[in-house]
Amino acid sequence: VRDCLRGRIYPNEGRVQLGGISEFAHKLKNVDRIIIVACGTSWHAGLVGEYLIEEYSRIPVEVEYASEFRYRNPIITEKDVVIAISQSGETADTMAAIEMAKEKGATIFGVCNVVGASIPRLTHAGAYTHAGPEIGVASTKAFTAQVTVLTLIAFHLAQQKGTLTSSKLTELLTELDNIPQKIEKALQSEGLIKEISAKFKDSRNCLFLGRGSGFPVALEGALKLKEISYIHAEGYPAAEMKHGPIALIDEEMPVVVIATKNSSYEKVISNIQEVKARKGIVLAIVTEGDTEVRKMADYCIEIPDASEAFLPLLATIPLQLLSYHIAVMRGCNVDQPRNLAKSVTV
Ligand code: F1P
Repeated sequence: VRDCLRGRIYPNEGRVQLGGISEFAHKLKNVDRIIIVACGTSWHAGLVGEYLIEEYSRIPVEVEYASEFRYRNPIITEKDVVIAISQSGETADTMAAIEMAKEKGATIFGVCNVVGASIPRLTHAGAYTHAGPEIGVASTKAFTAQVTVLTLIAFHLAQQKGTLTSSKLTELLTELDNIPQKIEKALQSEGLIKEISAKFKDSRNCLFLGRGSGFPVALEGALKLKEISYIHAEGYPAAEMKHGPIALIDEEMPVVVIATKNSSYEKVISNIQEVKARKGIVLAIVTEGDTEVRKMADYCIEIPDASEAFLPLLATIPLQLLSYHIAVMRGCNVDQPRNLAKSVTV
């Protein structure tokens, strides 16, 4: 995240400088709609991007699985801007989605990790994440770096459109500048996370719940657990629980809830009550110093307090560590999970 921010944010001047993307500032300022295409973890980062871009720039955003988008007949025009996100830069589905959108005249931006990979070469402009190569197959630091770039894109668009006051932008950029230290602090919970992992390692299923930008974090937490520890996991918007997944909750179902202090805090508390009333086991990701959720949840992991915009960057860390430790305890190869390829090129 620190490398991703370097040379791109100027908190004292209240501005974001985004290289390749700045050349298309005019196009972006007047865009009617942004379509984000990606697969897997990158798609989850895209969802965070949707929440942030819509919140701060008020530009409508759609997020599509490239693997589905490429096979249907979506409406795309030359007025559209497509943001393609990929860690490897070689994912065949994302490449096919780009080719299709390009043929229909859309402008394509890439958010990619690997310099000079195929996807950046297919795009009109873009931003590298500067996360460095992922050692394992499952995306981890690529996710936080993609989210960082998308946060910068959201702020950049808001700057272009004037939808954020300069004092608010300065405030957000100053806070973003301090996020790497907060991530370091979040990493200090590793000992506790290891202890909790020992309790969860034999679970057959796991539910992840979040609201707002905590929802894509829940999806990503579930995907990491599936990918590296082979435990069946589902991520849901917490408010959707009553529309189906609540039927699954019993004393054997661990439910991981993103319950940090933000605008949906009170509502998340009632979701936790619903889970506890059905004897589910709750692991809550909470804001440092929280006392209310602690009274209800079976386990709590604290993350530093931050504005809602930065919640995905912080709340993802304990979930990645949780999946990692559970996978190690189950004897899984975390770097090379079965059946998964680093770049899905077919
Ligand atoms: C997308 C992705 C990864 C996942 C696995 C398979 O790749 O779904 O998110 O962890 O490696 O591919 P990419 O387009 O982001 O490289």
